[in-house]
Amino acid sequence: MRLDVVTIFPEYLEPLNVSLVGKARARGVLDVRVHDLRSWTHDRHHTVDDTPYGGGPGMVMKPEPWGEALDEILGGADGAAESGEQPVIVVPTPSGKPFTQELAVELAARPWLVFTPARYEGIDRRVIEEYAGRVEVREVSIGDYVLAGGEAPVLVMVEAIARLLPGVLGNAESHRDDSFAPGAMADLLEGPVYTKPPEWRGRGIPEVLLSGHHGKIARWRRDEAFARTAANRPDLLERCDPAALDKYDRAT
Ligand code: 6GU
Repeated sequence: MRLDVVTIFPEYLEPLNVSLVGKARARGVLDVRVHDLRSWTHDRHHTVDDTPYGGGPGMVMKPEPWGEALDEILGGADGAAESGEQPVIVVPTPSGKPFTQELAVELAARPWLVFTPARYEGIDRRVIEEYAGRVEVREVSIGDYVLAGGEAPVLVMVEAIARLLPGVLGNAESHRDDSFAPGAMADLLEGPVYTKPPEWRGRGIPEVLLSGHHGKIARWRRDEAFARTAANRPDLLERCDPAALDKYDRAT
């Protein structure tokens, strides 16, 4: 998978060299290219922002550098590029649609993502309109709070997407029971986990986990997941399919 990121803070994307994403890059699963938006400016001060039309606080990112950057990265007006693959432009913005596990799965199936994290009050709207007419453009928010820029959201989204790519996680089953993964535990958060030693500061391990009884362990894990979901995310239970619950869940 190819990932391009256009930003005025390339150093903010350094964490993409670390851990799971860094290893995926080193192994050639991910081709990550971070670009400095200012390299597509032509004035002495490398200006990327200006005051908003209509007044108001803050600054807006100018369309010209974004246009030149995206034209060059997409490699032509139709967006069919060197690879022949169709890119998706992902625009991080607090006004976007929610970034969910479902969207992560969808984007992980695409060969090429181009992220456009903005600073200030965002990018001149005409840039989004221009590219939406050429390629798929998704405006995406990572949650109901406001960040100073889209770079941290790009790190969040790339990590969520990269771990879904074949060969990135050590154990192919590791994301099967994830919170928010589709399947038997869909709509339930993950319950608690334990490892050695069997006693730590006077605290033991739930006895069922030492029983070797796989059926009882699965039952316990589901009950814990259900209880944690009811406590932390009652909204998930309210909107889940009743058929996804079992009789023990209902009794809780
Ligand atoms: Cl994608 N960008 C910014 N600046 N703030 C956010 C966000 C994105 N998602 C939630 N808050």
